[in-house]
Amino acid sequence: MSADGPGHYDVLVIGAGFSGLYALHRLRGLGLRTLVLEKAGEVGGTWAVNRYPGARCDIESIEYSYSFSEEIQQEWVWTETMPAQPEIESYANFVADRLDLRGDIALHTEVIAMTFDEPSSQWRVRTRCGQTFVAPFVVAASGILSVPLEPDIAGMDTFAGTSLFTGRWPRDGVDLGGQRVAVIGTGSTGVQLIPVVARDAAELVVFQRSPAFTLPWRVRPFEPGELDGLKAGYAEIRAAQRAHPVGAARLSAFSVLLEMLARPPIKSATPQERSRAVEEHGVLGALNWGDVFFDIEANRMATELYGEAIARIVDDPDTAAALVPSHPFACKRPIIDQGYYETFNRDNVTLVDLRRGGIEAVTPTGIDTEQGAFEVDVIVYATGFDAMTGALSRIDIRGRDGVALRDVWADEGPVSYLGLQVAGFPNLFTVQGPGSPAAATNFIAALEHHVEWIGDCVSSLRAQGYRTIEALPSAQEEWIEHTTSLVAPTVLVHPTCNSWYNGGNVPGKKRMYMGYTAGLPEYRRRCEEIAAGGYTGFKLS
Ligand code: NA7
Repeated sequence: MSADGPGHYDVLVIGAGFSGLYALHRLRGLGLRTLVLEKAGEVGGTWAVNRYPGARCDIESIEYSYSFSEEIQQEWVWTETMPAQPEIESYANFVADRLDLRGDIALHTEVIAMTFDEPSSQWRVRTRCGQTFVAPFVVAASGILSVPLEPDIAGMDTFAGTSLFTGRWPRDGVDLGGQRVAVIGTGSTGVQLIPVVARDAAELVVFQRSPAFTLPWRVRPFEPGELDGLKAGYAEIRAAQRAHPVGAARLSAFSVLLEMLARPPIKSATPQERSRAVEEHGVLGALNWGDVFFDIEANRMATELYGEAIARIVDDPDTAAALVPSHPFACKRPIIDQGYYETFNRDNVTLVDLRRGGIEAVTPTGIDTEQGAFEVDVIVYATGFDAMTGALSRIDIRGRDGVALRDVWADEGPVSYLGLQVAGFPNLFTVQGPGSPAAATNFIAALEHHVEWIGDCVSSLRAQGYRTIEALPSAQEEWIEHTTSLVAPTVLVHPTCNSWYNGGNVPGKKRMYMGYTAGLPEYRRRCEEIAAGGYTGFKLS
């Protein structure tokens, strides 16, 4: 295995987001000649392009950050408890500079095809500009939420006003002052964006197909000295994170859900106890019951209470009723917000509940629905992502016998062994691929583990003289059986749930829950056991 010759490397990494940056640092440190291929003109991945107003992480900054470098975690200064997009993007750039990574990152270099050449056991990787790179190993650090899902609504291209997509928001921002703005989509992105746009725009019309379950949250700047105090105890913070199922031990959108699991069931609560939960704790109180994750009837009861909690915030009864979800709570990713429901009390905000009549077309002047026409100057599409498999499905990846990865995922669903490899695609590692804990954890904690496991694996193969590693179909099958059995008794797979977790948000995508829900410590334990056993479930040759 030689990295000699122009365009030849030991490892090619696809993507310079948080996974790709750490992969480059780690692999270089192991003495591997590594190049990162990044289609964008900057580092930071999804955090560099999702720059819509209100974009923010829902995990605390002190935890949503790399733990591998004591220098970086001590030097970087977070200003708020939960970081906003500009600060996360700056952090990615700080890390790229601090570790001197830029020299080994090719920007504006989009991978469009890659083929595994069986005789030489090398991947040949082609880019949109016509370059070819060759390496025995490829690490796909291409992101789990990196391919925006832009809807196919009739007439979208006829709109004479401004069309904006949250996943590729203009770098210089947009002045929405005095404008009539439509927002389509009320997932995490819409819920973050809507209160901010409502403050700036003359009018805001929210087009809601599925109402969100969202919990109010207070994000605040750090008090003077507070961050230094936290940094002084970083060893304990990281240890607590490592032991925590979601890789974030402090309060986060995920930890609130986990705490609910330990709560008493709604089904045995008295009517007085249920009312008191809403009176005292609002929307959180409505949902805070242990049985809502497993029992659809309990979930419906909690949703009814949730409606009562919304009606306490939102003045107009019709609007309050229209904000009550019809899908089960917890089947989609948890959302936290800052003043979401209160926004619907503003005079300049209108909610259009598309369950009462859908969008028919975008016209030159606005949006036609079955409920009437709405004239606007700007349309914002906050319509989500082709998650987990989207980025790699858009590359023509050919493994053994010329089989295409996108065909495997289209036919069999998003299969994978450990979320690290797909059978038939030797030496191609996926950072937080489908079947990994990514979707339901602190992504940075999860990616650090994957990058380290992959680095150790490549080093170990080279040391032992192996040229290839590939997941065995039987191991992959067992892994998928295991991951799906974990969620089978939960609302995560309920047929009424169309979520990016299960592919239900993408027309035609094969539905399968794409995460691993036994928690990061258990997942790490399994991965370590597999490595220690000589890479059980993989074939080495
Ligand atoms: P989500 O959570 O997938 O939300 C997308 C929203 O867009 C959701 O409300 C969709 O309704 C709506 N949508 C999508 N297509 C349409 C059309 N054609 N018409 C009307 N409404 C539509 O994506 P987000 O970007 O908000 O969040 C993704 C993740 O990013 C989040 O979980 C965090 O991890 C960060 P639907 O629910 O499909 O009925």
